[in-house]
Amino acid sequence: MLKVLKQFTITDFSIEPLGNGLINSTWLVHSDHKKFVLQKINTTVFTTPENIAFNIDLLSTFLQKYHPTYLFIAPLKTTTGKTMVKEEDGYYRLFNFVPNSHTIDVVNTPQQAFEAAKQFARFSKLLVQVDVGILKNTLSNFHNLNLRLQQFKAAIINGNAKRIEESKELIAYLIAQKSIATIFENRKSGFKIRVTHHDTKISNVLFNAYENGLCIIDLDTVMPGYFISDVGDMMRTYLSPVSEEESDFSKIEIRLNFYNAITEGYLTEMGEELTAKEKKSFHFAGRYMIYMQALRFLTDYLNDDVYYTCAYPTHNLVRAGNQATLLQKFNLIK
Ligand code: GN1
Ligand code: MG
Repeated sequence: MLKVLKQFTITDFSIEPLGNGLINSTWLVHSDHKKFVLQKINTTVFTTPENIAFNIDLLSTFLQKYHPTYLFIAPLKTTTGKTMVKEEDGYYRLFNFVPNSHTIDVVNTPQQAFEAAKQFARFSKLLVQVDVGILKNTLSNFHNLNLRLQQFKAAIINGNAKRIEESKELIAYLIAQKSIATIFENRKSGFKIRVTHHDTKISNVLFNAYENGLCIIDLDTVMPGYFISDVGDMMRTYLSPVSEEESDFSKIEIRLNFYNAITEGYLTEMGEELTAKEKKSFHFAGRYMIYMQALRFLTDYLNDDVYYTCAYPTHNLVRAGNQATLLQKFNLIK
């Protein structure tokens, strides 16, 4: 880290871990009354980090030109003008810490859900003029549900036999929900491809002291995609008073006023951009993303936790059960 920070002319600093991302590693750096965020990209997951840098540079240039007041958190440049530093153990980036900002881990008020939805929608809206075809895929097939289903089916056959046996009921439930993938195939011709964030959980929004949304962060999966990825992941992560980490599933609930807040916040910015078919697919967006996350967690459990960071042996199983319960409850509201 010393070597990395030196390239940004930071030599005197203290450092502490930051956030709870499951993929990249993040630190808060204090130096001379200024704070920075240092991040190491997980290159097992993001195998082409230069694609991330390409997209962010392109969008940053576009926003500076057409929307100069928009708060876009682009990585800082090294003394030689690079936004990414390659070291033996991976790629690093440094960001300014946004003053007077904070993140939250659970959505406590409909206002927070509204603000977050508005922030993500605003981002897509300001970028509608960008030719999405020029952007790179930073993670190919990231939200491809058919592929996630195939990977799940492979894990049920080739995965850890003991874990497969232990997850029997959950596997059966998720297989029984597979028509969600077919519904998507039937609807997708009515969905437009736009600049999409793809990770709209609440901890990726910066708030000010008055709980107003300031900006969005974690831009590694910004790439062409469908609005259902962003709206769906908000449904997945803002509706329940407990997160995907909760092991007491009786605490999982769908808060309808939060559902309305997401819809209203998103439409405030994207209302004129969405097609009629897209506007009818808000509920479907939630089903799509909750289902996909349940599949991804259980697939990883069956494959012996090769992807998500785990703190205890059944962590991915608990997360998958949590998301399956959320899906069950979410299916009931329409
Ligand atoms: C991962 O690392 P983090 O927390 O930003 C994952 C998301 C999942 C999320 C579940 C690149 O995001 O897709 O929804 O965990 N990101 C990647 O918490 O796989
Ligand atoms: Mg992320």
